[in-house]
Parts: sequence; structure tokens; C-alpha cells
Amino acid sequence: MSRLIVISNRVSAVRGELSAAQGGLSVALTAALRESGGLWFGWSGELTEEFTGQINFSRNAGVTTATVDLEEQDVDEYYNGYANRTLWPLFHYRIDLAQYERDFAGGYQRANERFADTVLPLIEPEDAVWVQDYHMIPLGAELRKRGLRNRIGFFLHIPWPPRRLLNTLPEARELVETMFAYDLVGFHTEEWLHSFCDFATAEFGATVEDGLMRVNGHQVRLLACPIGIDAKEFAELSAGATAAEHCRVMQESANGRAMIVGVDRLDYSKGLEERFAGYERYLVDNPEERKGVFLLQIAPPSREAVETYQRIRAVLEGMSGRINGEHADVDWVPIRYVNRNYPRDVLAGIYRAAKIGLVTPLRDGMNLVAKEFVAAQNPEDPGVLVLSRFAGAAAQLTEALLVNPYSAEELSDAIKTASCMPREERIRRWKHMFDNVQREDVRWWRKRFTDALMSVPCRPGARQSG
Ligand code: ADQ
Repeated sequence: MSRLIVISNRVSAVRGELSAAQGGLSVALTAALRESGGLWFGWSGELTEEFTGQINFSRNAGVTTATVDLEEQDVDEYYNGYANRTLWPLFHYRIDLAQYERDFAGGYQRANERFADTVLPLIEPEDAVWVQDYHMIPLGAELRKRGLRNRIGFFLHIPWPPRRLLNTLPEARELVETMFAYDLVGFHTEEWLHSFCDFATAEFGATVEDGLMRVNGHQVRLLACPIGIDAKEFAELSAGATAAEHCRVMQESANGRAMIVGVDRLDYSKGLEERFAGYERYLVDNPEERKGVFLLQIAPPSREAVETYQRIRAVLEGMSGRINGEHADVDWVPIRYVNRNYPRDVLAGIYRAAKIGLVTPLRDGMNLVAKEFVAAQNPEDPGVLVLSRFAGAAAQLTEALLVNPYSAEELSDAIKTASCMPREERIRRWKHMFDNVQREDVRWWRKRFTDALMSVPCRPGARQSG
């Protein structure tokens, strides 16, 4: 069996030490690597005065990690700059928030060259390399420049934007061209994959047949492969003592009211402003029923060095304060707004205590919270998932109440429908979604991707193993 070399911006392999700042990607890859073994390479999250390429190895839960420190300028331009001020907003269709600066593009390129130089000696001839996400798009091309002939795959965890939006990026063509160095490129959904093909076809004359793109003398296999959660682990957590205790505490504190829960990194793509507006609309539209519910919104801050994240934080603090001030009563507060991380078993208990899960991103590659909410429910009395039709997860969780997150009226209607949905209908919808969450879990995702990668014929000169 070939070893797997996973390369991503941040590395995390210690069970129980995942933070929301690292996001769902860490959850998924930890589970995947725990099963397959192998090496995980990335940025340590630490700064160094001068980049040396010195690698820090450690071994956790059967996974070897290799990390490297970056210079402050790299972090400013590559991570806080190009990755989170340019690509993240652009790929989530927010060109109004995207910043296009040559220094950012240069820092991104430099950091990727540094990653390539550092990881290259760790890769053995039979290894398959799997590069993750938008921080590292040019890494495959950099490895090829350095002579690597191994199979290299790339998976994008965020949406792929429509061609006309992507074309606002000054170096869009160069960036996309680097993706042709990969043997396999994966997206969560057919929609993102089609957008990618559209760009490559219109700009480079690519042809696509049976999932194989031919472009500029390269062949790139394409795969729509939705990521899942570690459903087994999550079901165990949900059934455990800590989850049960937190479920009980939440039910007691709900005091007979139906809890609506939202759990998101504090990010403008998650549609939190629009969610609060939709919830307020529900309060206004339903004066009789409104005191029968409350919204618990858990939103730990992320990417705080970036101004747009400071702004969304201030906006939400203002909105939650205003809505509570305007609608609260002496015996009821409509929004509990919490900016904290919780251990996963505590989250499981909170999801289980909720009658409604509100997962309403404006645009999301997948959204693992939707799947965690489903996995945590009590099969006898499950809550209802209200899900944005613009999250990748909507393609699989078709029995959720699908909404347009930009429409306060649709959100308000969905909360109303969910809060009076009969038990039989809740069970029917939940079963359908739970089947999917269990079947298409993180192991299924990892296997589909790595099987597809391993089925790519070896390049001449590469060493193959069975
Ligand atoms: P994210 O944008 O980070 O991931 P998501 O998929 O929802 O979004 O994952 C968030 C993770 O953080 C979940 O596992 C959740 O439980 C955890 N989390 C959130 N708030 C928390 C809190 N307060 N305490 C503890 N944990 C918390 C990116 C893409 C997504 C894609 C994933 C995986 O943006 O679209 O689904 O990668 O590909």
C-alpha cells in the first residue's frame, strides 16, 4: 500500500484538541488519517524570525505530523492576505469583500514554494500526495517543477466561484493553470465542479469527457466527492454521559421552550446577520408563539486579524443586543449569543436538546454542522434541520427544510413550519438524512478520493507500489 502524504495549511491530529478555528477540515482529516496512517504536513501556526524550513515532527494517535514555522510577512501576505482576504471572500461570491493586492499574491506564491521545498524530501517514490484546500492551490505545480512524478490529488473544501466572478481576480488564469498539474481534483458538489470546468473550458479550451479533463497537454481527473463527518464517533459521543448531561442541562434551562440552535465559526459566509434578521422576522410575525422559542447561537470568533471578521463580530453584537432589547420580556430572552468553543461531546448534547437546527450559510462548500446536528438527534423525537440551499450539504440532505438564507420571510416561515412539524414527519425526514450522514461519512469520502487517486495511471518515471 502506498503511504498517503496529506498537505494542508494547518495540521491537527490530536483527538479532542480540535478548535472551530481550524474548522471541519481538521475533524475530517484527523479521522481519515487515523484510519489510513501516513504523514500530515503543514504550517505549525508559529512564527519564526527567518524561514529555515526546519521540520518539527510529532506523532499523535497513529498519525505522524510534520510542521514548519513561517515568517510574519508570509503569514500576513499568504494566510491573512491572499488566503483569507482574497480567495475566501471571492470563492464565497463576496467580491465586495475581496482584496486584490500584488503583495498578497506574491506572499501566497512564496509560501507555497517554501512548503514545496520543505515537504519534497519527505515524499518517497511510492507515496500518493493529497493537497488540501484554497491555501495551497499552486503547491502541486511547485512540486512538479521540482521533479515530483508521484500521483498528486487536490481537494477544494470551499465553493468554486462562477467564471465571471473568478475573472475579477487579476491572476485568475495563472492560479487555475497551476491546478492542471494535479492528477485528480475534487470538489464537494457537482455545482462547484461544473463551475471549474466552465472556467477551464472558456479560458483554456479544456475538454471534459467522463470526468477527465484534457487541457494544455495535461489530463486531470475530476471528482465530486462530498465530505462527511465521523458519524460513528459522533453517534457515540451523542450517546455518552457528557452529551446526556449537557442535553439535560439545556432542556432544563429551556424551561419548556423550544430551543433553536445555530453553531458556526463567526464568519460572514455563514449568514449570521441574515439569520438574526430572519429570526426577528419570526418574532414579529408570530406574536402569540414567539415566547415558546429561543435561539441559542454559538459563534466562536475566527480570523480575528482580518478586518471583515472584526466587523461581522461588531455587527452581530449590535444585532443581538438590539433584538433582545426590543423583544425580550422579564421572563424571556429571545437570543442567547455565545462566542465560545465547546468540546465535541458537549456540542453533541446541545444539538440533541434543540428542536430546530438553523444552518443557513449564504454560501458554504459543504457544512459539517448540518451533518453533526442530524447525527446527534434522538431517533424517537428528532429535531428539524433548516438548511440553506446554498450549502453543499443541501445536495445530500434533501429532507431538511431548504431555505434561501437571504430571505427573512423564508427563514421565518421555515422556523414556523419546523416548530409545528408533527413527530412522524420529523422522524421520516430525519431517517432519510441520517442514512445519508451514516453512509456517506468521512471514511467513505476519504476512500472515494484516495481510490480515485490510486486509479490514476502512474506517470513515466514514477515508482509504483501495490
Ligand atoms: P468550516 O467553514 O469551518 O469548514 P463547517 O463545515 O461547518 O465549516 O465545520 C465547522 C466545524 O467546527 C464543525 O465540526 C463544528 O462542530 C466545529 N465548531 C463550530 N463551532 C464550534 C464551537 N463553538 N465549539 C466547537 N466546535 C465548533 C470548511 C468549509 C466547509 C466544509 C469544511 C470541510 O467552509 O464548507 O464543510 O471545511 O470540508
